[in-house]
Amino acid sequence: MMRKMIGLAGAAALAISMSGVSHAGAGHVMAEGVMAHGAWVRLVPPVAKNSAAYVEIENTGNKVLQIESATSPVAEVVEVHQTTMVDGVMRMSEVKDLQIPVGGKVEMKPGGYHVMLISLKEPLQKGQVVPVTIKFSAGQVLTVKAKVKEAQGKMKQHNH
Ligand SMILES: [Cu+2]
Repeated sequence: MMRKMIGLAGAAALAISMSGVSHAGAGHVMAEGVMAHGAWVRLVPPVAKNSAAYVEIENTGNKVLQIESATSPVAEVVEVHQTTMVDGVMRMSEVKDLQIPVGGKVEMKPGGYHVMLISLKEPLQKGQVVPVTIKFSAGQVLTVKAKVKEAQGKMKQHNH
């Protein structure tokens, strides 16, 4: 876990990764070997119990990155999900231990991977900033600030 990243990162980035604390910069956060950016949360009607967060996560390290869990203060339960089409029907299933290869990334977006926010504690407000914390199996912890906004296009409502 205390792998060195000599030559890869500047002193500042190295200090951040060594401390294990996520850093809120210009729209992206990073920890050792991982960077996340473009986080947002789907605006849902006030009666909706669930929503989803989307974020792009990049493996900037030299080991396979594995998502262990996600949490958010706005939801009782948070799970990593995948949306798939089965016989023309959209289904969601929980994805355990989602892996991101070295140099690769997972682009969470409507119709694909997402962080499911289950049993929202309060209705989401447009423009609200929702912290979403993602833990990786190598110990990194990233908290992204995801802004609530309307989904583009006509992707169907998120239902369980
Ligand atoms: Cu879902």
